[in-house]
Amino acid sequence: MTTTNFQPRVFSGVQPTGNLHLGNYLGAIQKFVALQNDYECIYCVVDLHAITVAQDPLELKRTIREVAAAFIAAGVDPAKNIIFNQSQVSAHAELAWVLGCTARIGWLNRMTQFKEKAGKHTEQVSVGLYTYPVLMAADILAYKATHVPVGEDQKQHLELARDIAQKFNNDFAASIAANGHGEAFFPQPEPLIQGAATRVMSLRDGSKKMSKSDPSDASRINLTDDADTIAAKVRKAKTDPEPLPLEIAGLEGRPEADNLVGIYAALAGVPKERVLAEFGGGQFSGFKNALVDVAVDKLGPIGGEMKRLVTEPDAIDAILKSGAERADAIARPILGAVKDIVGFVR
Ligand code: AQP
Repeated sequence: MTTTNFQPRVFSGVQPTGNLHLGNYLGAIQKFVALQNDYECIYCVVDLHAITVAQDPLELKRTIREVAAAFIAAGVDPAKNIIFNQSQVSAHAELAWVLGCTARIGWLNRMTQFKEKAGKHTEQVSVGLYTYPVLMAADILAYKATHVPVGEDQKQHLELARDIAQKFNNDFAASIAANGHGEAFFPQPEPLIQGAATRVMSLRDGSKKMSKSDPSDASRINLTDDADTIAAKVRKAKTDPEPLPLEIAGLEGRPEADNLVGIYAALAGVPKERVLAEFGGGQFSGFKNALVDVAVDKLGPIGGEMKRLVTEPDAIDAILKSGAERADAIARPILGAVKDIVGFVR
């Protein structure tokens, strides 16, 4: 069973864990904007996910609003699309319980993000961090979403969501049919992982993902960085002593060069080949100046608008509340049908 029998619908989320960065923008938020013309889109500030690691409550409120502001500042229209925060729609947590009883422990044990985030402390981290991918499956399936724009790092979690959907459809096949839902209740959501920068790497270390939680602020370009800060970070970005290659094959084994070329390509909306045709053979200094220009051009207005929007928290809260009501209207009947299929009395 694929997504073909289901109404196309996009769902994606971003955690309000501070320091929204260029990777979040190129891997996810930029695509949210592009998809709104062709799909019904639901974009979620996933605050339940955020508390899988400790958060300061006052700071969490601020970052929830900041992520919503980033969506809007980047160009997501809150009237046309649904923008809300996850904790306002209880279907996410309720469905996560049911799907947690469908998923297998062996499946979760294979999740590399848990291993990376827990490190050596697997006994000390929260249960929520371990079951995070089940909640993510519930986020998507609560809306029967068919397409999920994410960065490369979320690919494994998406595959797990597909496995959970498939197992639920198989386990309850008879009840799904008996309740009038045909052969499959859930779609198999498809990841949308495309473009030149699906995995933006740290500016300080080309082997590490650009990340909100990296202790080095110089490792990432934050969406709220001003032009001077962006310029300083790009000029300090780690490179190697060779000139830029003329062809893509020459980026092999040069992660920092590959990363900067990918970032330029994604920001300018051109293929990496075009970037190398223009800058190949030259030194990094000239290329970095051009990268600063394209980054400031693209991110400057977004950061400026984010800063303006967060000065009006009541307006953001109203958008989140209305989005939550619209999201709930979609998710509630789906959750109700799940309860019937599983055999709960309601
Ligand atoms: N470096 C990245 N390159 C491309 N896409 C990325 N994403 C994250 N980092 C990169 C994508 O951004 C979306 C939202 O991510 P998230 O908020 O759910 O958290 P994350 O994936 O755990 O990202 P971070 O920024 O690295 O946070 P921390 O440091 O808290 O772990 C997702 O679609 C993600 O793929």
